[in-house]
Amino acid sequence: MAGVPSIFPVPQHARVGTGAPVPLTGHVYIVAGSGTDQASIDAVQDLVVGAGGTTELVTAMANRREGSSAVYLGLEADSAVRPVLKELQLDTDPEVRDALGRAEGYAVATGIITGRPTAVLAGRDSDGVFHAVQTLRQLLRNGSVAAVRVSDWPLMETRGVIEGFYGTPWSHQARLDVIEFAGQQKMNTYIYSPKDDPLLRDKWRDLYSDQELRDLRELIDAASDNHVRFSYALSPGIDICYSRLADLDDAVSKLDSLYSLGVRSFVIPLDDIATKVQCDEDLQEFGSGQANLAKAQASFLNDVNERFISAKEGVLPLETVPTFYNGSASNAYKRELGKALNPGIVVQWTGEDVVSHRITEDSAEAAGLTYGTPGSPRSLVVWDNYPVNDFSQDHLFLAPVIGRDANLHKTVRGIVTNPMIQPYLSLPAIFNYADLSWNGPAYDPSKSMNAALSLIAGSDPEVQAAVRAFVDLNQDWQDDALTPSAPELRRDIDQFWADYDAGRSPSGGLKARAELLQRLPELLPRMKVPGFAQDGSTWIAAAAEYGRGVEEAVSMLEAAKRGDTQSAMQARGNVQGALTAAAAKTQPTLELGVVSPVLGDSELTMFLERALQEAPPN
Ligand code: LTM
Repeated sequence: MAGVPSIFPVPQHARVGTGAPVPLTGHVYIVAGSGTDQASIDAVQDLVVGAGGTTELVTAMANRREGSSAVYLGLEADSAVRPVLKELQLDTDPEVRDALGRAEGYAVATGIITGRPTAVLAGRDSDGVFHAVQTLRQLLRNGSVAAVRVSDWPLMETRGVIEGFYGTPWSHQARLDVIEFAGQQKMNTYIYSPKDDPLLRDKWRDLYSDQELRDLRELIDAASDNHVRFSYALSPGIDICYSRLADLDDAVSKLDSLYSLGVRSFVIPLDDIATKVQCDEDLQEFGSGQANLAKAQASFLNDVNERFISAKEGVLPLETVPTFYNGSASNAYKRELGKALNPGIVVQWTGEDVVSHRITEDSAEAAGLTYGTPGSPRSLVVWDNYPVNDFSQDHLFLAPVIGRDANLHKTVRGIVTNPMIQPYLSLPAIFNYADLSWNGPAYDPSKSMNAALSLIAGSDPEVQAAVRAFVDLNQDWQDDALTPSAPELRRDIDQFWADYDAGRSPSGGLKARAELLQRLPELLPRMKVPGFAQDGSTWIAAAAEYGRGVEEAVSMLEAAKRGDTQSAMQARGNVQGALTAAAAKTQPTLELGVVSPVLGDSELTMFLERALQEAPPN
């Protein structure tokens, strides 16, 4: 799409528009339709101010001063917006009509109206208007909106993040930041489900204190401002007695306390619990065995659905995570759940495995049937266990999201990513999932990751290079062939040894990388998102030590080659010191004490060990 700035998630349609770019650097009228929400208006005002302009909010454009620009925003049906769509002939553009006919769809277009540079942001609904503003943000070049015509809508209904890992739950601030980031990337869901929050699992019956309710309300409001739905996940499976009325009452009361705060989306996850019923009443009512567990769970979930979800105004369909939540093949549990669970209840599913390397359309289609019935396949949301690192807390997973079928939207309702314990380090993957779930066929892992890193790093080229070097070191996901560990570093290491073995002087790539690694602790805190460096500080510190070690190792090998034993010995000591210092970096965890960070597949350690062997002490 030449002439159109890159937009992520990639829109369904984007082309060069009519007229010239629309300057936002001077006086800008913001013409907001009556139904436009404040968050969208505020976001446009911020963009104008950020571009150096001043804003004036109006409801119509008659007799306004010349020389200014106008930005119209609102629902496509609004009387402020509709005439502009007509004027710019958007109302007859099939792509625009298509976009404005779909949930969350929007159009952004530019043109000249009565001599005035004008941009229009029209949404099918208020989510669409908000998404249009997020696109506008990416269309700004030197203070002007590029001349474009974008018609866009999401292919998946549910796109978001599930805070669903074991380990220290995210901080309140991190949640606020992730929710804002998710909204800017046009995601619409944040599921509150940290495994180690006692009030969600171990103490699921307890109600929240006033302070906890205040914090929750802040999150819920922030989500709503960012057009993200806050979905509350109560996990009673630890000790629930499915047939006990008191447990149903407790669950409903807890959900109701969240409803009162504004929550309209609920999940009852039943993963990672006993695979049989746990109380005598259930044994008597349902019997033992996995099929009967499904019967007991379905009965409980159907009751919650009837008593709470359907009875309350405006609540979205209930979602659950079955106890057997992966695989598409049928078994007694899934068969029974498929039959007994109310067909309106959505199932979250992790793919063929708990951590699935590939998720295909065929497998999702089969799973839909397995958790449903032949005539009525279950609606599925993929709970995607990437980049979660609770099972490998010494690693960071910064590779792009790979292996998810482009057309998964045809078989599932949505995807939510289960992130790492480190919220800000999870942002690149969250960005990828936003792209994948909005427009899977256009998702290009490396382009999406590149855009994510540029956004998070900010504009300083040195900082960008540092971020990319650090990300390169942390790609090693489950030995997956599509996420090769530290590909750039490996290339430099391979080149170094090829030169060394051939007796050539080294080409310098590895040395330059080693220098950059040593500067990571200084460069990464300068990122636009400083939380990234804070979250990764232990890995960054270790990388810097390894960088020092590599530089010393190269000096050691050079000294040994020219017969300078004393220098070689001194460098050797420094290499060993760097190895020791890197290994001494520790990261606290909730359940495992401290762990030592592992970078990729330990390529740097292996390089240093080989170097030490090549130049033994004499
Ligand atoms: O995946 C699910 C449904 N449940 C748990 C998650 O809470 C956990 O984060 C991941 C990764 O360890 N595995 C699970 O089984």
